[in-house]
Amino acid sequence: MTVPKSHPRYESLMKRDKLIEAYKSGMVAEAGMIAHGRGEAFDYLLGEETIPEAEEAEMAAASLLLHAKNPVISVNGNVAALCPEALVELANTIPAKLEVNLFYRTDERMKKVIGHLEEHGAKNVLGLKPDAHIPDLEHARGLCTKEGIFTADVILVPLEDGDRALALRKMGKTTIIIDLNPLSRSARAASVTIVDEVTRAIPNITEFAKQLKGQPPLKKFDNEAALRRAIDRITNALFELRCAFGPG
Ligand code: PTJ
Repeated sequence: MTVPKSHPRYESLMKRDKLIEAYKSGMVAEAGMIAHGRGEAFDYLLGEETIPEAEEAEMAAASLLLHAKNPVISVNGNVAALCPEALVELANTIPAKLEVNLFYRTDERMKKVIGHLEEHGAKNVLGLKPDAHIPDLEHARGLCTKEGIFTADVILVPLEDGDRALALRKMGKTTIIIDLNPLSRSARAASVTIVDEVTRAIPNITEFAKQLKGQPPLKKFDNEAALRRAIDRITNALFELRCAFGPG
């Protein structure tokens, strides 16, 4: 589909196009399309831009990743389809390992996602040959590598499902979640929740990482307060939209 750049929803339509193509190629799961739609709805309410709370979280995330012993970026189908270059740039900047970890795991999808990251310059992507298991997570969802997710002290997990986010926290890891839904279980389970669209969030973390290199760690991020402010922002946006309709 050719969308003119002047179209008011150009960015959003281009992202949909990328996901549709990646779904057709087998990289994105069927449910990934639904998850994206949920994200779009929240992004609409947030004004489709990085809110100040997200920017603060992105800065905190950059500092945590820079000061980690074994920082790992977990990659799923949606994120790989939407922003492979940005993931590789962030991994190189920190430097952090990339590990593919799929909710709807099949060997074929694992290879597709890893291949796609490699096409965009990624090296040594982990995940295809798991040798460890996240405790308390059933079946394939818990499969990971010792070198990567299993021993990571700080892990960035964009678009995570709540169970895995909780299981990673239970392992004592510092978790950074990117989720446009501040009400989700993942958002509440994380050490740092970035309520932002993933294609904006990842490059922002990279920029902060470049600025913060060589500096001491930032003070502890108050995730609950940031989530409250993000929820207030949505509530206020809805109130303003309602007011625009007038009384009655
Ligand atoms: O590729 P797989 O097999 O690992 O599967 C990935 C999905 C996304 C299907 C899986 O992780 C899943 O089912 O996720 P959930 O539980 O639906 O959660 C996805 C969350 O991400 C939702 O809360 C959405 O609001 C949010 N989200 C969706 N798209 C974006 C997003 N947040 C930021 N940026 C997005 N582009």
